[in-house]
Parts: sequence; C-alpha cells; structure tokens
Amino acid sequence: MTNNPLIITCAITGAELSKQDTPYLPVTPDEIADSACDAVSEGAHIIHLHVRDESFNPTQRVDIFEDVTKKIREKCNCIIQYSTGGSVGTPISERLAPLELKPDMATLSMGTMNFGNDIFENTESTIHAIAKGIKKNRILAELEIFDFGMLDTTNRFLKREILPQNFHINFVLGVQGGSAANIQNLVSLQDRLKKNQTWTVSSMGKFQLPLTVNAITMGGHVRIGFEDNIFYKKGELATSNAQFIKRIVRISNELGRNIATLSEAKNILFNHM
Ligand code: KMH
Ligand code: ZN
Repeated sequence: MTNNPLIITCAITGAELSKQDTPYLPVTPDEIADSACDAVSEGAHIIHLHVRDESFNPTQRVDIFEDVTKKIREKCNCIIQYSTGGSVGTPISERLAPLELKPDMATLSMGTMNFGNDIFENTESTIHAIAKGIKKNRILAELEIFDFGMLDTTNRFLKREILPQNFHINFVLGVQGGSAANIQNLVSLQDRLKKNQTWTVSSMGKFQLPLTVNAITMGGHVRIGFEDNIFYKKGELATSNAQFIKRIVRISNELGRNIATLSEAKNILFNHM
C-alpha cells in the first residue's frame, strides 16, 4: 500500500440533478455551504463547486459563487475548486466568469464529448481560453479527462505550453459518451501519466464506490458526492454528501491508506506552483 496520504474531493451538487432526483440535493447557497462543511468535517479536502440560481437552475453567476464561497470560508477550512464546465450549453464567457474570484482550484475539461443526449462542448479554443483564465488568476487546474483522447489532447497542449506547468488530473469515468467506469480503463489511463503526476477518479452512479476503492489501492485520490452518484447503495438514496465521505474514510483506513491532513493535501497538490 502506498504511503501517499489520500485526498478526498467532494462534488457537492453538480449541474445535472434536481430535488426531483433526490430531496437531499443541496441547492441553495446555505444548503451547499452546509453540505460542503459537513463533508469537510468527515474528512473531505477539496470542495468541487457548482452553484444554482434562485430557481435552483445551474448558473455560473459570479455573485452566487462569491456568496457560497464566503459561507464556506466562514464555516470551514478546505480547498475550493470551481467548475468551469458549468452545465452543457453554458456559454464560454459565463463559464470563465467565476475565475475572477481566484478560487484555489478550477476545472478544465480537455475535450468535446457526447454527454448523455447532449454535447459538452470544449473546443480547442475553449480549452485555450479556460487555461488562460486559470493561469492569469494563478489557480491550480484540475484537468477533467473523460476519455483516452483527452489525455492525448493534454499532451499536445502541454507541448504548445498552453496548459499550466502544474495540475491535478481527474479521470471522470462512466459518463455516457466518455470512457466506461471500469478497472481496465482506470489502470490504462493512470499508466499513461508521468510518475509524479497526482490524479483522482470520479465515477458515475454504482461505479463510484468500486472505482474509488481501486484508486485508493493504486495510490490515486478520490472524488465522491452527489454530482456523480445519489445512491448510498442499491435502491437507497444517500442522505448527505458527508455520508459518502464517512464511508470512504472508513474504507481507506481499513485498507491501511492514511487520510491526508489539509496541509498535507495542499503540499501534495500545490508544491510545484
Ligand atoms: N456539468 C458537466 C457538463 C466540471 O465541473 O468542470 C461538466 C462538469 C465538469 O461538471
Ligand atoms: Zn462538476
């Protein structure tokens, strides 16, 4: 077992679900901040943040990101990561807007893909624009890798010096249109990374638990939470994000992999910046 302590990301709300899918989904600024800090108190380090407007629709509005960030900062200590993906169809200008608030981290999706029946558009110029915004605001990027081709795009963009020098990688597996959430894909993807590259895995629905457990044994990090999965087990809705965190902390400890302290997590992620 690796002696690299585990970093846990909690994806609180996402952009695709509503209270109709699960009544436990946090959607107001207070609900999102409370859910984030409950997850942090169970062991989460990074909060992957999407926000909702007054009608609970996904939005990239700067004032709402600012409000939720303030509420989280008042209640707990963690690394805050903004989504620049937004929801499918969000214009690039809106996706970029919250970067002006200089969060600790922000996502950068590395290619266009089918996303269920929609198209999640990340043309080369979109990737370029988001990378520029991330570099300008000195934010740590997390590259969202939904399929194998996106790693090739990453390498091509690295050669052109478009991406920041230091970044975290998130393998997002099991989205309809991306690579499937299975262990073969996870092993092959991580095998292509440079030796010291930090990586995490997010996987959808029922694949969340098995793939995160595998990532723990492989020395990777994990992302869990309602954005990717609303069921605690088959047929049983999770009642909070914290419930997922509590379980993964327990499993990781059982497997002999320590949970990082917040300062260890920051050292691991930011030490090259
Ligand atoms: N909501 C998805 C279309 C990200 O946060 O950067 C994109 C997404 C990725 O969630
Ligand atoms: Zn997201």
